[in-house]
Amino acid sequence: MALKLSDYKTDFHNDWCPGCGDFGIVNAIQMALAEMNIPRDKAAIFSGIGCSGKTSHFINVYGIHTLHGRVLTFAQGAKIANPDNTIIAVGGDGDGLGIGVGHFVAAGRRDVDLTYIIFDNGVYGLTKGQASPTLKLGEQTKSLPKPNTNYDVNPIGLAVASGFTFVARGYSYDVRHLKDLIKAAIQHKGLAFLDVLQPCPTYNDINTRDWYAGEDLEKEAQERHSRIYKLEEKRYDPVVHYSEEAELNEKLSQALIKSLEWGASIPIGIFYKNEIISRYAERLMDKIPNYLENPPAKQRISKDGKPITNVSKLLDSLQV
Ligand SMILES: Cc1ncc(C[n+]2csc(CCOP(=O)(O)OP(=O)(O)O)c2C)c(N)n1
Ligand code: SF4
Ligand SMILES: [Mg+2]
Repeated sequence: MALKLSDYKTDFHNDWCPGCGDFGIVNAIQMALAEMNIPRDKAAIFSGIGCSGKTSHFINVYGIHTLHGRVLTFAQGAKIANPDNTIIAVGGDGDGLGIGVGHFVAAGRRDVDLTYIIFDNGVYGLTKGQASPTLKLGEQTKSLPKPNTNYDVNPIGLAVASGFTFVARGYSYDVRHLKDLIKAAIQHKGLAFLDVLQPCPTYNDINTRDWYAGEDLEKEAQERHSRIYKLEEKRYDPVVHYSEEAELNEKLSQALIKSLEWGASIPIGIFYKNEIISRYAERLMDKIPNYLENPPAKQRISKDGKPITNVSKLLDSLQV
């Protein structure tokens, strides 16, 4: 039976501030799940800690609210245990690029087939607006006593450098475009990263909705009603088409250079997509040939009331 958008909504109380960009991201995830008709018992949303972390309560699939900075560890474990499920991990820019940045890089190297969405608002929203890793040097959002003394992390560049095989950016107020990006990320057979620009009207008074609309700019951006433009409308080709070093290097460098564009023009869309490298599940099957037929989640864990699991054997076979 086809599922409707309303099937993916919950009646859990939502205390996000009015106008928060998080609402658009939740809508886009729900729309993507509904359009793909993904059964609710075959999908799970894992979230970190922060305003963004509450997302797992608002989407009517399995929801697991995890620990600050650790969302990717839970999400990868769930996918490896049961590769049949659709796994989406979500969290804030502080969660994923501050305390969780080690897991971000490690996840890129594994390339497990799941989608990771960062709600990128430049601040630690839940803890009242401290500077997050994506706030630019010298910017002073309203909770900061002094301008930011650190350079920012470039989430797109870091994802490309870490080995993510699908890297994209969306905007939380362009919900339909974001929904299409989320669908493409879910369909991608590998680790997909989505950096979503998400205005926080309560604590980030610099990167506001009006700022993204280019209201402070002269002519050109005002004419297109946005700083934001879509890569796909500029004939940008993010796809690695064939497995040769020169092609790979060209697509990686193109994405890295594009990721540096910020200010009067901000690109959104897919920066990089590589579907021709070996998959994590295939690499696992070199060690456990029947992994896909008999993944951990489908194995019996007890017989006649007694546990029959042998974790040491599993770890030995993985050589970890
Ligand atoms: C281990 C640990 N350290 C610190 C905190 C406090 N803390 C909660 S949320 C948060 C940051 C949230 O910022 P971000 O990840 O950007 O999410 P947002 O609220 O902006 O969506 C911090 C530091 C915590 N919960 N756990
Ligand atoms: S503090 Fe910012 S990110 Fe958090 S709910 Fe309010 S507007 Fe959204
Ligand atoms: Mg944040």
